[in-house]
Amino acid sequence: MSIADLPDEPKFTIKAVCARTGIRPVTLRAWERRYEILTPYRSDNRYRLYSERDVALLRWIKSRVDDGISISSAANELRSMVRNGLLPEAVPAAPTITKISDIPPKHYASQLYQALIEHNEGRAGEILHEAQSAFDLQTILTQVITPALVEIGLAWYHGKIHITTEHFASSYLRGRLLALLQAYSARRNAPRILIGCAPDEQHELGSLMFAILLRSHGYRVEFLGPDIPLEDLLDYASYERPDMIILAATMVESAQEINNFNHKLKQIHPTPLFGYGGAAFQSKPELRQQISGIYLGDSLEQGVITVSEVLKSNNKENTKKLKTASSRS
Ligand code: B12
Repeated sequence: MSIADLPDEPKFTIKAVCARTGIRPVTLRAWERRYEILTPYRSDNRYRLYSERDVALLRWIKSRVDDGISISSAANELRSMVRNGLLPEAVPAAPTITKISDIPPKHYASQLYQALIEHNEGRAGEILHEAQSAFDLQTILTQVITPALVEIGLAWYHGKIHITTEHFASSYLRGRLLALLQAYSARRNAPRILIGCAPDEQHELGSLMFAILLRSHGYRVEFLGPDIPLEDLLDYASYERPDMIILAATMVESAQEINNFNHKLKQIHPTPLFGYGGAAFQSKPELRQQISGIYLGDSLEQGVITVSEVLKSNNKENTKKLKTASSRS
């Protein structure tokens, strides 16, 4: 959802805004004073009051600052967007903020499922927006959107809903997830990661969610979508030189297609790391023995941890090699 679509009525106190954004009150006041990013409404008793749009703008600014961009550049970026009549996409709450909802995520998941099977886009948007104000990104992806999709899969499998309804729901969520991916900018000098699906694999939403999470952690992620031809990917990687390539598979047949990819990557120097994951490797764990590369884990959370660890140790190894080479010459 674009920040421009959010209500602009003043209603939150500074305390509520800080709980929703993870920004400290002293920082928020300093940003307002020095960079004039917002002019909150003043109530009769002179208290600052902020709207939902203000909260979303502050979250966006914070996500830019967390990405390593200076507050003055982020404020300039925002000002030029406002001048051009554009506002960025809303990003969810930071994972560190205090819990602000007593309603559990599964409640939103079942409401989302209900709205989607009724083909009610407006309601689905409202539910996602409410969830976005109450939970961090990881919770929204794994405890709201994923269970709704699983429920849709079951309903389709048991013949309770049309294939048309399942297609509507996954297309709608794909659109929302792509908008979220684009809302997170990537650090220029961060490790570069390419993510897509194994050949013939159409289930792209898990890898799309993984791409969003990695971007929210500051990686430079390119999302390549479903059914990637491996020879073409190899060619692309040979001149784009990513630090890591990740392929996901839900269907066992697609998972088997990638068993030799890691060996082929050795033609590229420096060789990108190769990671893989997805439901196929959970339903058939023995596949992991057949595939050379790094199994990233059963969950998106575990995947992010593994990526961070392997990239760090790869970086250390490369620095060591460079030092040895320069001491020899
Ligand atoms: C939407 C959907 C589709 C859409 C996909 C659209 C899209 N743009 O992605 C379409 C219509 C294309 C589709 C097609 C098919 N589908 Co389908 N589909 C689904 C559905 C409903 C949701 C899938 C989804 O996105 N889930 C949400 C993701 C996030 O969940 P997840 O994949 O389990 O991922 C979790 C973990 O695995 C992990 N993870 C996932 N990816 C990654 C990646 C990394 C790197 C890491 C670390 C972790 C990780 O984290 C996630 C969160 O916990 C599922 C139902 C279900 N139970 O999932 C069926 C389902 C997956 N489909 C199924 C089937 C059978 C098919 C078809 C064969 C149907 C047909 N006869 O044509 C085709 C196959 C197409 C192909 N060759 O790929 C079966 C699969 C059974 C199986 N394992 O063999 C399911 C389970 C439905 C069912 N109950 O039977 N499908």
